[in-house]
Amino acid sequence: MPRTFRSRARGLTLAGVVALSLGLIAANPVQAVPHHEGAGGPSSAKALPVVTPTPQQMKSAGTSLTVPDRVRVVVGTDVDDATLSLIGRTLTSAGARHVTTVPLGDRGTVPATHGSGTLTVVVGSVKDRPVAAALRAAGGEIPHELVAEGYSLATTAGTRHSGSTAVLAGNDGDGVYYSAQTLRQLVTGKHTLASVTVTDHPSMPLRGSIEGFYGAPWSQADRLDQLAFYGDVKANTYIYAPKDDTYLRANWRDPYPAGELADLHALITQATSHHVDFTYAVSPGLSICYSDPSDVAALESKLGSLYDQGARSFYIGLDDISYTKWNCASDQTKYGSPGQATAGQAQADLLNAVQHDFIGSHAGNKPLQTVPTEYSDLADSPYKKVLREQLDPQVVVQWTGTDVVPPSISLTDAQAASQVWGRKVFLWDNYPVNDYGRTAGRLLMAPYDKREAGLHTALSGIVLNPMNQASASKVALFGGASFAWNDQDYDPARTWRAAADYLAGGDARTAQALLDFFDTEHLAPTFGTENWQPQAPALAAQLADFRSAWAGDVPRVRRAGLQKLRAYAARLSDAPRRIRSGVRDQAFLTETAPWLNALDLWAGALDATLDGLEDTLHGGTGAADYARAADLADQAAAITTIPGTTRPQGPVKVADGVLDVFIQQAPAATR
Ligand code: GDL
Repeated sequence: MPRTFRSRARGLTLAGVVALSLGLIAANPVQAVPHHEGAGGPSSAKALPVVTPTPQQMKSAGTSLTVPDRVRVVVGTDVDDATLSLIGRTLTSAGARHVTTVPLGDRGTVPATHGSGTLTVVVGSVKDRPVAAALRAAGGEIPHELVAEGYSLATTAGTRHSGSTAVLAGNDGDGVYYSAQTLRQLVTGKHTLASVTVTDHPSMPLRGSIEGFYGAPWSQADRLDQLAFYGDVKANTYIYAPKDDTYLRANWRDPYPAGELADLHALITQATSHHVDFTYAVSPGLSICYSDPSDVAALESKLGSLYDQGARSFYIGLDDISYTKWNCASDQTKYGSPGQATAGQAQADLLNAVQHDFIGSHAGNKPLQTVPTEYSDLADSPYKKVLREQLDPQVVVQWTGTDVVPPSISLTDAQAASQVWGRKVFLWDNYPVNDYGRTAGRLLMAPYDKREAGLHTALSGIVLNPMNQASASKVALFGGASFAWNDQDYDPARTWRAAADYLAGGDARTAQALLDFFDTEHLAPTFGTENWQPQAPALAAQLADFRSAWAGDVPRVRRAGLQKLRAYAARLSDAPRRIRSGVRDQAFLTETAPWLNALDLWAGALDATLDGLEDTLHGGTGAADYARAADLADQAAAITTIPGTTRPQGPVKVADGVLDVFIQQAPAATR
């Protein structure tokens, strides 16, 4: 009954149904791969799969489900094309060859399950009574409070007489989509789905990224890819704010040419289909005349041009501007001499006007968001006082922490920020952004870390400001989205491994190679002299072990130390090759090419150094090997960032301060 079906599954076309039933969706395979606690370990029926972000509640429901050749999907309300297609891809990746979709029965009932050996997936709103009943029957729970974007999922393995069921029940359409994202991660092998009961919802309403860096903006392809990725990690926010889009900042009054507008339209469509809000930011502060009604109108008209393309979330960026000067004489007349309090007043007036006259008057708009000019401290000031007291409470305010790039973010800090701003603050997290001096030549690939559990009580959300390298930023973004979803159960190392697994498409050896590579790009600087993440901690630990084995001057112990370090060196030298052949994300490979090439050479230099050390154990000087090592290190140090792709540019850094030091010191240590 296609008509009933169409009305229930919003916008699903008959072609879509046919494609699902023919299993054609398999042409675009989903990344559903074995994810088990203790990656690579043997799977048992009761091992909980790794689901990222970690669900608020997940427990094993016993024996795994078998995915047969034919699977039936019963579709209720709030199920969109993206969700249905994801379920189809998940099931085909788990070995199903025919996935047929049927609507809830005429009287809103779940059609009777087939017999033994079958699998029925029921998906829809938890407000659909039959979906709720199926959920309960499968051992799931209806949440007391239907938190936005939440969902419940339950499975029952079949018996000799009855088939298996999986029930996916969303609190709303986003929740239904996220239930399918969880199902994707329950595939534990060909024809196997982990059996679990999940009740889940996000801890923070806003999760994702702000493209807010200086230097080369992301490409259209980067952004389209990112938006799909955000759906996979249950992130719902992308703030479009590249500093180098001139229509957004330097020439904010100019309308976008048709081509640029068409690209933005494509991004909005892509965002919507992955349950992401495309938030359009405009940064007028370099030239706006706050008191000039025609400037306010120009700003609203710019936002309106994006509203017409489908955007429903808007942002005014007031960062990195001066408030010690006005841009026009009439601001002096209206507000008085420039300064903190008068700047606060002018900005409050502007933001309130936009919230009122534009946001409030256009259907479907989310509350206005902003980053103020003082965004990186906790000290109260005349500027903050005016905004705290006068800014419409609906306006969402961003804050970067106790500094532009803080060493950590504690709950106490965030509570103080929410006091100072008179509302929960929205964290603009300057990680893994690499547009400032101390990040020259660096990728920032450490786990997302040093954000305190419980932050959801003081933050309305978190967006990360990423690197110019979009795909390489996925490692940190994966962590940030996971933390914002469930900060209480966030585990940095586990999420880091899950991110590597995601990039590796589930191949354990590629994932390990990625982690070894990330370790060599682990350093995260602050704006000061302090680093908030150390460089290459795993490699440094290996080298420290080696140094202590060598220090004793006992040949047997030295040999054992050498052997152990050789094993790690072999992993490092193998990593670039494995990554190049195992990672499907071509953009990741292109972006990281200089660092992977440099790692090839640095690993060669380490190897040569170990040859030299070994030579000394046999009475030699190691000199020829050390010279080879020095030559390879020189070649590695000469590799630079790809011109035009990043700011600032320079020689790429690989395990700097750790590996280079070891290679330099080795000859002296054995003299
Ligand atoms: C900043 C800028 C940001 C930049 C970052 C790191 C904010 C609010 N603004 O101060 O655009 O990428 O530093 O250099 O953080």
